[in-house]
Amino acid sequence: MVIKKYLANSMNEAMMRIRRELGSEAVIISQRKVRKKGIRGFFSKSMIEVTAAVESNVNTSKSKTVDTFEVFKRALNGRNELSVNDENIQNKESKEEKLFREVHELKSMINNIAVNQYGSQNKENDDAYSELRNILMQNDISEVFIDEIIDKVKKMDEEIDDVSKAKSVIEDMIQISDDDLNGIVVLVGPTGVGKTTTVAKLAGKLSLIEKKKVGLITIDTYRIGAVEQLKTYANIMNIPFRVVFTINDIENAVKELEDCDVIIIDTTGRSSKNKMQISELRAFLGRLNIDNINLVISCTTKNKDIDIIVDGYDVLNYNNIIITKLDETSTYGSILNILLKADKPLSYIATGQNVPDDIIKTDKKYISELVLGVEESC
Ligand SMILES: Nc1nc2c(ncn2[C@@H]2O[C@H](COP(=O)(O)OP(=O)(O)OP(=O)(O)O)[C@@H](O)[C@H]2O)c(=O)[nH]1
Ligand SMILES: [Mg+2]
Repeated sequence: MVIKKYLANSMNEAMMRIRRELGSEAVIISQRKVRKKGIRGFFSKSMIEVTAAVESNVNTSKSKTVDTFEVFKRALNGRNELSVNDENIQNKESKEEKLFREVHELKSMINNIAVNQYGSQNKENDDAYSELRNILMQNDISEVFIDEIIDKVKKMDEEIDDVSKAKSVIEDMIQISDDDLNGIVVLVGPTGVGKTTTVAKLAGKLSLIEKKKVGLITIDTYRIGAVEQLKTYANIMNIPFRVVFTINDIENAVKELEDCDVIIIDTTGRSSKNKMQISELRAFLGRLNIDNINLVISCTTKNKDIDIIVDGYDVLNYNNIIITKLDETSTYGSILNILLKADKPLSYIATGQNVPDDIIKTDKKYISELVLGVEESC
C-alpha cells in the first residue's frame, strides 16, 4: 500500500494530482482543512490536506509509463525466447502463460492511461457528479457513504438539482428517534464526549420543562471528581442523586428512586478498544431492566475512530445515539458516518457546554442540511 498526503488549494486540484500520480485506483483515506503553522498561518487561506492510498501492486502513473515499456519489452523478449526455445514444453507453456498475462496487463494499463488522459463514457458519467462528490467530500462524509449517496442520486429522475437529490437521499438513509425518555435511561460512550454534561442537560429539560420526576445515578466512581460533577448539577436542580460503587449496589439505588418517572444513569467513559472495560459495563447494566441505552459520541470524532467506537459498543445493544459538540466543528459529515455505521436512530444533538440549554431533538431535514453544509449548527 502506498499512502501519500497532498496539500492543495482545492479538492479538485488534489484529485487531479492524486489521479496523475497514484492513478485511477487510488482511494481517498481522509481529507481535512489545514492552515499554515504559526501566527501567520492564522491569516492565511486554508488549504486541503488529502491523504490517498493505492495498493502497492498498482503502480503510480510515473512508474506506469516506465513499466508499460518494461512489460512491452519483456513481452517481446518472451516471444523471441519462445520461438528459439521449444525443447522444454513445460517451460514454453509457462512462458506463454506469462506472455499472455503480461499482454493482458499491458492492455489494461493502456486502457487506464487512455481513461485518465482522454476520458471515457464512465468518466463523463462521473464528471456529471463530480461537483456533488466534492461537496460530500468537503463535508467529511466517508468514501463508502459518498458512493452510496451518488448511486442513489443517479437513480432519481426528479427534476431537481443534485444537492437537493442528495438531501432527500440522506433523509431516507438516516433514522431519528422519537422516544420519550421514561424509566431507566443510560448514557454510555468514550471518555470526554460529554456524557455527564448530557445527563445534566437531559435531567434539566425533563424536570424543568417536562415537569417529570427525575432521579440521577452515577456508576462513575473511577474518575476523580466525576461524582462531584453530577452531584453539583443534582443539587442545583434539586434532583435525587445516588452513587453506585459496586455492581451489587445498582439494583438498590434504582429501587430507592422507584418513584421517579425517569432515572438517568451516568457511566464511566470507556475506551472502545478495551473490551474488558466494556464487558464490565455490560455486567452492570445487565442487572437492570433498562428502557433506553444511548451511545454518546462527539461529532469531532475521526472517521476511523467512529468505526472502532461503534463496533466496540455494539455488545451493549444500545438503542439510540446522542451526538455532542456540534459547536466544535464546521463540517458535519461525521454525523452521517456515525448514524449509518451504527444503523441506529439519533435521539439528541448537543451544541455547547451550557446546561440545560445546549441540547435539542432534531429532524431528518435539519441533519441532512447540516451534513451537506447547507445549514450551520448554532
Ligand atoms: N463544546 C462542547 N463541549 C461539550 C459539549 N458537551 C460536553 N462538553 C464539554 O466536554 C467536556 C467533557 O464533558 P463531560 O460531560 O465531563 O464528558 P464525559 O463523557 O462525562 O467524560 P468522562 O466521564 O471523563 O468520560 C466538558 O468540558 C464539557 O463541558 C458540547 O456539546 N459542546
Ligand atoms: Mg463523565
